[in-house]
Amino acid sequence: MDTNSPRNHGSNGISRRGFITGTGSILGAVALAGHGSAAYAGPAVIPAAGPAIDSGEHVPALIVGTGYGGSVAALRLAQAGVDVHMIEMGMAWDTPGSDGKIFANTTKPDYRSFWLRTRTKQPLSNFLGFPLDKDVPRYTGILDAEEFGGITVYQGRGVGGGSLVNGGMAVTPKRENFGAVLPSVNADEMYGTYYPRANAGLGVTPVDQAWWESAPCYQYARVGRKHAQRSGFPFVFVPNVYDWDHMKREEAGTAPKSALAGEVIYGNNHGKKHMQKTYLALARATGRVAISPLHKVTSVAPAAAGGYTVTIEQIDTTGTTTAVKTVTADRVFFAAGSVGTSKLLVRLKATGVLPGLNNEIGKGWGENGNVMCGRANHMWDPTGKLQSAMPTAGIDNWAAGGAFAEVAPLPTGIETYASFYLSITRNPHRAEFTWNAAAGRVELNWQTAWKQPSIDMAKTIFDKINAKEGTIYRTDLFGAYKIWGDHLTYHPLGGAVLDKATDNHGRLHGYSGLYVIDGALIPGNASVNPFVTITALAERNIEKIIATDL
Ligand code: FAE
Repeated sequence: MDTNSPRNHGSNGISRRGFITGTGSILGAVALAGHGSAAYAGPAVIPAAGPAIDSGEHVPALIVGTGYGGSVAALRLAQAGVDVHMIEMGMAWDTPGSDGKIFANTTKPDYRSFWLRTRTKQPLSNFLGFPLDKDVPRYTGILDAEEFGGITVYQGRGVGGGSLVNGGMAVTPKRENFGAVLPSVNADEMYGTYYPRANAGLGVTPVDQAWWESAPCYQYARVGRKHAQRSGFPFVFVPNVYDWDHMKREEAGTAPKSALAGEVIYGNNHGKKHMQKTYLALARATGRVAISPLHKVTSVAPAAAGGYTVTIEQIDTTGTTTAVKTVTADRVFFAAGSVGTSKLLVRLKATGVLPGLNNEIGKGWGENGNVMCGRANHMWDPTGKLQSAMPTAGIDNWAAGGAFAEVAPLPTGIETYASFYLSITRNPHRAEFTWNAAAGRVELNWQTAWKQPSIDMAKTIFDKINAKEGTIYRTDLFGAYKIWGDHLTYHPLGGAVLDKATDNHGRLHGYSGLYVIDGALIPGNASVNPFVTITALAERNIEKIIATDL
């Protein structure tokens, strides 16, 4: 039985079972949340990262990157008594700018918004056909729009990785889809233990549906529901890591506005439980975890005396290298994100630094089938000028059409009469990272035309809704007369795939003591937004590694 079918919904068209959380995970999250949240009462902002790493230092465990995979590894290793140093190329994001805020607003990008660019590259590049991008000072800002031949890959930069910039949508895949997501992993263990553990650790909670039904900031989502259901599509709520009580206080005017001020892709100043407030706060509280921001790992080589020699460039906020440091580590965890980990491993293999890595390195990369679009609603169907930047729902046509569409906000502060969607689709294409020796860089062979299957799958939802509602696609959001945002992804996955480039727990083939523990392990598609799966897989793998390798 399809638990998300409209006939199973309550009088308001939604049922508790309508949440996409997977069997057991919502109960697990609720059951464990109390346990976990006591710890979250701790520091709202990570305690100072500790002294930066010094040349010549030796560390038992070095972690490259501070996103989901890296933060899980740091916490669990520290709890097991292992001293950890995390190396992060982005900033600490713990100091307010001259406006008193740590993060810039989505509608007013400034020097803090982009990673080492002199002009913004906003995912939504146009409005009413007019270009939105503008010049900004070059700075080690929070959002990297990394350009490869056929695709721009958006990634978070800073202590907390992608958790700093994402929409907080915390989705556990439907269990029936899990076999295609991670074929070599025991689903019973994931849904029984690791998804609940990840949801608890991340502070995932469902939105209060009674409040949602009348909150002005979710009018856009209610319009999305109405249109989905009138066309016969299951509309599903998804949990989030945002603090809903804070959002209610934002609405009441008793707390500073963040989600309701449209903050999201350049950071949330309040309310979102990014990794600095959850895993990293707990990791730092053990006293065993140090973090070096504005430090970039450039090489990991076997050391003559055992372990690994790690080369690290310290950079300033213009991206200029100010020092090159060499340290040694017994174990190195690659947690630089799908792109960061893949780029490092492909280069280190091709240049003979880690020649024993196998031929799966760099392969199996996908963009989670991401494609964006907007629909133009009738004037009598406004989506609201106040839109919470935290999405709460999606349209599930995965089984029938290969698309799960997030009902996304368009937080412009004005009435746009637009419905906006980020679709995750079952795009079959996979790309490969390779080393271009002449150019001295790693390249990705993704082709622009490979997005066509994603567009076709998204159209299974939106062509039908447009026909039913008598509406059309917006053509002004991604250029002048361009319907599809098919040039980008928010969800890079793969490049060092589990059970191929590594063993079934992330140990890199060819080198003992080298591990991959981030989104690079997932072979290109998670069927939903990926960070809960990345976190749960990291929880699974680090438990095994601690039990058997240390
Ligand atoms: P990630 O979080 O990317 O962390 C890697 C870290 O490594 C980064 O901090 C890098 O700066 C750092 N790094 C890279 N190279 C180096 C190096 N050489 N030396 C030192 N440090 C390095 O990896 N997912 C969801 O599930 N729900 C959402 O609502 C959602 N919304 C998103 C919105 C946006 C705008 C974006 C960009 C992403 C969104 N995502 C969402 C995706 C999610 O954030 C992403 O899958 C995870 O952050 C990936 O986690 P990893 O641990 O793999």
